[in-house]
Amino acid sequence: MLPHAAADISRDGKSLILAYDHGIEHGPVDFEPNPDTADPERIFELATHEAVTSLAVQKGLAEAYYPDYEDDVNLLLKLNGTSNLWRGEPDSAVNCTAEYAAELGADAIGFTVYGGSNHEVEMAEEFRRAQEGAREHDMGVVMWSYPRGQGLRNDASPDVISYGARLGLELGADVVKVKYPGSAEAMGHAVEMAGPADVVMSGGTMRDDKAFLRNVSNAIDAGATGIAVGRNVFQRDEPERILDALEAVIFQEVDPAEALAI
Ligand code: FBP
Repeated sequence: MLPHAAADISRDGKSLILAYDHGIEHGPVDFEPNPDTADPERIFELATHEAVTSLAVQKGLAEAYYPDYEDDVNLLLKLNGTSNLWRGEPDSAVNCTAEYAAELGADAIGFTVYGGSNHEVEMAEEFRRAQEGAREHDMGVVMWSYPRGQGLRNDASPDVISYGARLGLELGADVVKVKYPGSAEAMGHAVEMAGPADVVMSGGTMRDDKAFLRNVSNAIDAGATGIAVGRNVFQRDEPERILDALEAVIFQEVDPAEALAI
């Protein structure tokens, strides 16, 4: 077996990706619950928390802030992304090359693929260039595999999420980031379909700490290797507190109720 290409962004085979590409994907509205988090410096600081195995950002934030954090934070550079102002069929502009990501010091690249979109064919071709570029520079490859678009009535159904996990494996991702399909059983199927690729659960917004940690714990029990999380951390009043609990649930497999009491 080859050494795991995403080893640099994991710890003991597990990962907690702190996602902070919301400024482009959703816009300033995502910072409203916790206005300090509009300042990228706050999030780069947060990413130095021991629980965080990498920070996913776009090129502009990496250029401006990463030089001060390269010793303490693993960089997962997101190569594509599109604003919420775009109203077309799901698509994502390629904003950065794998080569430039390597120059910026990235440990891994991140790339969104919307399987099922009218733009799936072009996105898969763009992913190919990014994935092969990452291989040349020994960077891990994380796919945000979010099937959605014209042909999909229910993009959150377990079958669709398993298909998304498989798409990641087939196209050469080391880590596939999928939405939580609603149960441990469905997550287990997605993990199985991803074969040797790691599967991480994508976040969302859940205000109830215990319910959120329960989903994370179920995903880990089902074989997921971790989580990619943004709003469920930085929109909370005490982001460090939920990171402490996530660290216990993901890396020590502590029960959620106990993890909250730590
Ligand atoms: P959250 O944990 O905040 O849901 O972030 C995960 C993520 O994949 C981000 O990286 C991305 O900005 C966002 O979700 C995209 O969400 P969607 O496309 O579902 O609106």
